[in-house]
Formats: sequence, structure tokens, C-alpha cells
Amino acid sequence: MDMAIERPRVLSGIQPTSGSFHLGNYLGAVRQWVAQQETHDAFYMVADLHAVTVPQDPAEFRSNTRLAVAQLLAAGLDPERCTLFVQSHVPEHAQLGWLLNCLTGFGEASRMTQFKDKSAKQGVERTTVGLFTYPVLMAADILLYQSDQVPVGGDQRQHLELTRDLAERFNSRYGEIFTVPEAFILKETARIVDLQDPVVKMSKSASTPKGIIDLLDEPKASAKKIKSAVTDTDTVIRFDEEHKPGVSNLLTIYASLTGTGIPELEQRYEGKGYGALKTDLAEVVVEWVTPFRERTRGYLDDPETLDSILAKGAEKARAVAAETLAQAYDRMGFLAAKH
Ligand code: AQP
Repeated sequence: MDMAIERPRVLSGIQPTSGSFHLGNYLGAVRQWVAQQETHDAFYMVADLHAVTVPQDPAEFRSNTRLAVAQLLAAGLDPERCTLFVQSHVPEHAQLGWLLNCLTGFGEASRMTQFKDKSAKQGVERTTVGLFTYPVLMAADILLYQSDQVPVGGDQRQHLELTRDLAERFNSRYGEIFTVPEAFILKETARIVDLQDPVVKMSKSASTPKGIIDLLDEPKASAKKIKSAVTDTDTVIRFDEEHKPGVSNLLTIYASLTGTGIPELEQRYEGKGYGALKTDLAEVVVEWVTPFRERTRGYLDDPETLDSILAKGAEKARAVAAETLAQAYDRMGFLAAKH
């Protein structure tokens, strides 16, 4: 019996919007992906169609897409255990995205807070319609694979709600074809915050260089950033996100990279200052990123293997996506093309 059939399906993605993932991407999302390939029928993609909602330099974009794949493999994704692909290699994403655009209310899309924040920062004239409909494309990504769960960071909760609404709307209008997915958000790492401004999330586009730990940075530079992370004027090492967001963030990172519980860390650092915690955490981060960078470089140095992994991934993904799209076309009443 094929065990994969019994497993719940997951789909998730990461954008190639930067040359390196940051610690928030890894702890909030990718680490769960690695774990879930053992227990789920897992589909993971590099979301390149999403990345072009903001301008991308073509050469850099292509290179960042390869880098993203190499980092996912270095983080532990195994193409034998999951389906790893690049979103634009599966044209059904854009096709289902269009159908769902036509099912989404303008007001409904206008309520997405991530769009409101990003467009406020960029200004309306520089904001693309693609960025506006990004959550609808994300719904298409998830629904194409009939995903039961979507492992994401907490910032994606509202987009998941929209996905569920669109699935239910389609199902009630045209008949049940879509699985209504659940968000899978790990509470502890849902939001890794900026090291310099610990009330906002660590973000590729919004963090200052000192506030973000890029996984492919020089390890020494990352250690320095941890050591100069903003904490507070108190000296007590205690997990309290509301009153001590900087220290709590450091404890979260420490706990998740080492598997040590936060209460145990609080005990270990009782009576010691922030300096001790930061020095040790800097070491933990260096020990984690050093082999990660080496593994990433190894995958980048072997472009043929990388291409062949992606070709196989796209083929497996298309087999599922094409079937769902055909059903959606049929239910909506599109005239079938005869070949
Ligand atoms: N700070 C974070 N804490 C926890 N999870 C996070 N994620 C992102 N930032 C944090 C999760 O990482 C996954 C991939 O993210 P993405 O590539 O879709 O981009 P994003 O969410 O928009 O992340 P950024 O860094 O803020 O990118 P830009 O600046 O390009 O928009 C997602 O599951 C996300 O939840």
C-alpha cells in the first residue's frame, strides 16, 4: 500500500526576493517543512511568480531562485521525500489564479493588511496590481494541490483565511472540488522579530542590515549582530514578549536552534547578564549557519543535479495541479478544448 495516499497533504512556498533566507524564514517556516516531509505528502515551491509583484533585476532574480532551491536542500528538504519545484514551472498556478481572481471581491482583497502595509510604504503609484492580487495567487497555489495544511509564519494567517473563503465559495457555487485547508502555525516561532527593532518582524524587505540574520552571511557578521541586538534596560533574562520583546526573541532563537526549553534557558542564565546570553547564542548561530552555508554552496556548484531535481519536481507537481485545474474549468463551464 502506498503510505503517501494516507498522509495529509501540505503545500508551502518561499519567495526568491533576496540572495539569502533569514532566520525568521527558517524558524517560522522552512524548519517545519523539513519535519513535515516525514509525516505528510509535502509540496514545497520557490514562489517566483509572487516575487515579481515587486520589481526584480532579471539576472539577480534568476540567481536568487537557484539560491533559494539550494538553501531549501541545504536546510534538509529531500526530493525523495517531498515534491520541490519552482512555481513558474507549473503554469496551472497562474491559470487557477485567474479563475479565483474572478471569484474574489475587490473589497475583500482590499482588506489584506500585508498589502495595505506594503503599498503604504511603496506609495500607490509604485504598487502593482500583482501585489494586490498576490493573496489570490497564494490561494490558487494551495488549492491546486488539495492541501490539508499550510505550514507558514503567523504573518500569513489572514491570507489563509482568504484561501479558505475562496475554496468554500467555489465549492458552494460549482460543487465540491477543493479541500478547505488549515493553517499550521507553530506558536513559538510564528514571529521572529527584528534584532534592532524587536516589535516588527524580521523581514527581507523591511529590516535594516543590523536587524536581520541572513543565513548566508559571513558567520562572524551574524555573531556581531546577535551581540549588538537591542534588549532593554533591565538585566533579568526572562521570556516576556510584551515587556521584553528583544530578550524573548533571543530566547526563542536559542531554544529553537538547540532544542532546549525556554524555562531551562531562563534557569541557566539566572543571575548572568545579557552579555552571556548573547555570546552563547552568537556561538550557537555560527555553529548552525557554517555547515548550512557549505551545503548551500555544494548544491550551487552542481547545477545539473539542481536542474534535474527541479524538472522531476515540476513533473510531479503538474500531475496534481493539471487535474485540479481541469476540474475547476469544467465546473465553471469552460468549453473543453478538443485535441
Ligand atoms: N520574521 C518571521 N518570523 C517567522 N516567520 C516568518 N516568515 C517570514 N518572516 C518571518 C515566514 O517565511 C515564509 C516565507 O516567507 P516569504 O518568502 O513568503 O516572504 P515574507 O513572508 O514576505 O517574508 P519577508 O522576509 O518579510 O519577505 P519580503 O520582505 O520579501 O516580503 C513564510 O511562511 C513566512 O510566514
